[in-house]
Amino acid sequence: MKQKIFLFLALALLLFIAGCTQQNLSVEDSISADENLIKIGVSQIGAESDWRVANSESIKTVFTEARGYHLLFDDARQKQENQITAIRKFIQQQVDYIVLMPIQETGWDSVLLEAKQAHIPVILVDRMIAVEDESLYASHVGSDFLWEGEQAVEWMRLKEKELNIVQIQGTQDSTAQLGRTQALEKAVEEENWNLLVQLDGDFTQAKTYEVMGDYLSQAERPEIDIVYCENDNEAFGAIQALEEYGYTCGKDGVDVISFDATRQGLKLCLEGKISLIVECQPLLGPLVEEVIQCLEAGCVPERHYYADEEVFMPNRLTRGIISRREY
Ligand code: GYE
Repeated sequence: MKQKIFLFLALALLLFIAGCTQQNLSVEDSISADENLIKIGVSQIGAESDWRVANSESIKTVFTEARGYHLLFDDARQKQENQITAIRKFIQQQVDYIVLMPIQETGWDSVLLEAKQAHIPVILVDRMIAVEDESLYASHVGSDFLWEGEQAVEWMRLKEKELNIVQIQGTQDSTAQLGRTQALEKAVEEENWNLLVQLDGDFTQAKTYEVMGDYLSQAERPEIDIVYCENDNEAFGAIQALEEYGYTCGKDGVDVISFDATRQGLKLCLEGKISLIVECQPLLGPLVEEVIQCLEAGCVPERHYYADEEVFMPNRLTRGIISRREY
């Protein structure tokens, strides 16, 4: 009996030692693996739109441990102050790079100066910032929002008539809002169109549904030719409100214009409810990685990288194009 107990204890001890060595090994392994990983802090705006969700997914798919990165991802829930807090945390955590999707253009100078003083390169993704010191960011990967707005406006000019327009703007002071609005306002002046109202939809479906509904609830039914929505989710909310108030969207009705070209947006375009969508590319992860790899190799990236984008209309769309959409 004593012998059996001894044997049992010896075996248990052996297993315990084996377990410890095994564990120690894996801890050391992960430390050395971690040291080889490039540490990236990403400050994302939130999840206000389908575009944004796809953008976050693209970043998360590229910056994985298996591909050599340690990703710290922060969702700021639509608040600049949360983005600023996240950046300060990334600086404390001594990340190698900061990737920032700035909610608005202004208000970044001091926190980006802190990043610069800590020698952490900042890569701007999607929107831009308005700073005096251009050296506060290494590069910008995103879209030319003024160009996008101009594509929509060119199509409106082809109507060759005086247009009554409702505009639903995106988040105030964001580059996407500023560029798309600038294109419209310029054309309104040149063409003498009637800009009936500029509403703030904050790039969300819910807010747009609400503000559009309020606007349409006025006693006198407005004559509307165009609803210029600054993203697809706003178009979804606007169409919902317009239809509830008895408007028809599409040919022979109100022309809804949108930006992004998400799968859901394209479906509504194929159905004819959205008359025109200007694409905005959210799958920017691979381009961001190129910039980071360029910096790793010691080269100087371009100031801006713009994704190629197209314009969609019902007659130029097919089910094939829609099913190939990844977002
Ligand atoms: O159009 C919208 C998102 O900045 C390009 O933000 C981005 C815009 C995009 O919420 O859907």
